[in-house]
Amino acid sequence: MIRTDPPTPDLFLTPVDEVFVRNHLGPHPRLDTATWSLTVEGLVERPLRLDFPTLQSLPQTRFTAVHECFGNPLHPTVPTRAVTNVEWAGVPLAAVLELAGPLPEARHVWLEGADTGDFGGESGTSYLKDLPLDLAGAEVVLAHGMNGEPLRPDHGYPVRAVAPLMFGTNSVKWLSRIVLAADRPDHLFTTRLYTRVLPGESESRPVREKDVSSKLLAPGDGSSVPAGTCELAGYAWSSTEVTSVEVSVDDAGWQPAALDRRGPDPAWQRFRLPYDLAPGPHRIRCRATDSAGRVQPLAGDRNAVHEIRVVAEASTHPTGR
Ligand SMILES: Nc1nc2c(c(=O)[nH]1)N[C@H]1C(S)=C(S)[C@@H](COP(=O)(O)O)O[C@H]1N2
Ligand SMILES: [Mo]
Repeated sequence: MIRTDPPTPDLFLTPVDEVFVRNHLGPHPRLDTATWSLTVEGLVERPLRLDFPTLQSLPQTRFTAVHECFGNPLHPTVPTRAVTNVEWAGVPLAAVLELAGPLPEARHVWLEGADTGDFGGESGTSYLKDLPLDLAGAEVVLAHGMNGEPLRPDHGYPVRAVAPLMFGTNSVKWLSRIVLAADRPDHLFTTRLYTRVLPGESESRPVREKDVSSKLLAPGDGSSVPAGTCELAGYAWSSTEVTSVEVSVDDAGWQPAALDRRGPDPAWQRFRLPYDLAPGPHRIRCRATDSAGRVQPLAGDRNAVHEIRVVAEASTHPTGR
């Protein structure tokens, strides 16, 4: 049977039903907008406890961003390719920081979720992440909406942090506490896991900005398509704009694909290449380069080039398709 529909939706915005769920510490905590509150404490002039209506009264923002899981922090070089593109709605963290008034000695923002549980051999741990204050103030949004609807319980309802240029691990769900501090917190999810040594570097650094990456979504991996002209397409993304995507079919060389520009939002970028597929099985790969000059490696790291297999079937009707 010829199947042309990809198993993964090939849409610009990923439907909420298709967005992956990653919980390290077990089931989601039961929170709601009536009882939720967020404390802001530590090195601030005015410690705060914000409720949901107060958060809603602050300036609102809305933007589209790639939402990507780094992968299992116990196996940091294994590609998992859990990636989506969603529209977030929420309040810039900067607005909340302004209310609290960070003291001059504050350098780091700690973000803690309401979930607790066991992970990586530790029990009763919370989900805690941290970011430099400058970076968090410029980038982080306290989101309450995804794709035009309130966040669903699995995705952090009622409020989560979103760090749009960073891996999903930094986007703390069920956000309940913000601490301003002079130092980074020593914690399972900050200094012990989610750190890595980048190629060409010797010091380990926290997992933050997204890698350059791309994924072929059409045709679907493992599908059959009619032989002849076929559009090979997918999305590419990085913490900066992607400047080129190349596609390779079987052992033919890398060919440049047409690539959409990135707009003002850090959304993913569509690439496409019409290709004449001869009857038979094919291996198709894609490789992105970003404006920082980073290129996806062929193998060996979590963002290694993506590869799909398809079978092009000769038409059984000689008069055409
Ligand atoms: N409180 C809390 N926040 C969390 C996590 C978690 O386990 N607990 N998982 C992180 C990871 S690793 C990812 S990839 C994203 C996943 O967000 P999603 O489940 O909404 O897709 O949430 C991040 N924020
Ligand atoms: Mo993740």
